Amino acid sequence: MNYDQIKPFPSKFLWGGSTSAYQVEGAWNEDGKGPSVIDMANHVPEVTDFKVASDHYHHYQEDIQLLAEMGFKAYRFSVSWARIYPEGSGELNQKGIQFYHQLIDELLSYNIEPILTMYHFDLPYALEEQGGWSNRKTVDAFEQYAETLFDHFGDRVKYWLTINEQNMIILHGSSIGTSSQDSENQQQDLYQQNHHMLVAQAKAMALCHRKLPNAKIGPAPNIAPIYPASSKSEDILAANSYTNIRNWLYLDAAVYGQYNHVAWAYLEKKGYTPVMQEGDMRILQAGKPDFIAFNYYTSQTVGESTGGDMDYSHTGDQHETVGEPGIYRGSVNENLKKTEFGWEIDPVGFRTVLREIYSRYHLPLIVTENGLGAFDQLEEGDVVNDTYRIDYLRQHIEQIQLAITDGVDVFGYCPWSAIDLVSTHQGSSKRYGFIYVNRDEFDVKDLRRIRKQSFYWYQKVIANNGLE
Ligand code: BGP
Repeated sequence: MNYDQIKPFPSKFLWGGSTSAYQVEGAWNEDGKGPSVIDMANHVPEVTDFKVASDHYHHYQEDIQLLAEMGFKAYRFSVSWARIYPEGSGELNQKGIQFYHQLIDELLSYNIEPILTMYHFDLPYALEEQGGWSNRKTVDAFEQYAETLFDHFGDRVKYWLTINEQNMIILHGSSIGTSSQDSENQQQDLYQQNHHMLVAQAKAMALCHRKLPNAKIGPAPNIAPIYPASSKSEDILAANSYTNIRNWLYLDAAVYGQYNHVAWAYLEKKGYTPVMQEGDMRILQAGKPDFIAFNYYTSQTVGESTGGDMDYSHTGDQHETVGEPGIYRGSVNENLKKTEFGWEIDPVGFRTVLREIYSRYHLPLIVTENGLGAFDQLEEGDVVNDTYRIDYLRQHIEQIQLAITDGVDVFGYCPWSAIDLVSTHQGSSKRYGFIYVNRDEFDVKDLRRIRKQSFYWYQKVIANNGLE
């Protein structure tokens, strides 16, 4: 559908960018921080760990100054739970609190709206040792942690995100580093963990509304439109199953306080239904979001699975569709180009999914991740010509504007990533940022910050409140 008149971006649109604590901060064991599951995970030997990352912990002032120079209206970052509570709960680490006070104050001094993710993959290892999310006590620990964040930062932070990509933690935990190998038993355990996270999230949302009546809070899953591999009815049904299992399970629970019925039937069929405590459904219903934040990288295409029709033995990375025997089978979309890392590029799918989410939930939307991972080259004279990233972002911004014209309420765009950081499982050479960080996979060099071409381009987009 094309329009004669394209609607402008709203005047207070939150243009910004995103990062997460373990991928950008470094200082993994400094100033009292405890280890997280990511620090203790077995990393692929070919790529770096997260010990130094972009060393944002020691460079945050310089980094925020650069974000301000780009014109950022908002910055989405995550708090490292283990920096605040080294043991996951109990004793508070004042130096951790101090760091985020400074970070938030620095942002506000440039009128940059802080958007705070409470938990982005990095569960404190001390909790993991007691069973992690399989243990109901982690729900209490999260509630205590949430309360601490609201108490310390609630006077200045208006936008809160609960859990980053809970759906990816469940579906691709072994590649992200949040869970070990998959086994039949582990699948059931994962959905138990999922249930505990849903309860923890609902409690945090209710608590936020009680303590901070002016704040807004929402979930931050990864949402992708799911296409059928053909117009065959069975393929369409498989796409519908996967949409419910991958997307709506998470948002229906957050928004309606209910388990999606198709996803629930899948859990029953597989024997994965979680054990619930009395009152859990009431808790889910009592915690409602004010908006939906979501991450978008690409669409996914699936077809019918009859069982032994392909190799399902690995789970793939977050954006590689593999499948599940008898449920759906991942398929390549021949209409789409791919990034250097094999992720399909689908800007129009972005518009489709913006429409789908808004039509389903009627809540304001903010995009909290979207971007292109690439092997950027630093050229002589500190130049990074990332024109491919500019193309990717331009095409996606165009589609947001079309979605706004379709009547979708979108209030912000925070692409991944504000600055170069370490990828979840593909090292520091897979770069996403507007700002280049001068380090190699294993040599941290001088960590110098360098403005890429995309930096200057995005600066203009923000100044113009949209594309020219
Ligand atoms: C999302 C995660 C981010 C980030 C991004 C890019 O799923 O929320 O933490 O890592 O994907 O993924 P990758 O680093 O694997 O390229």
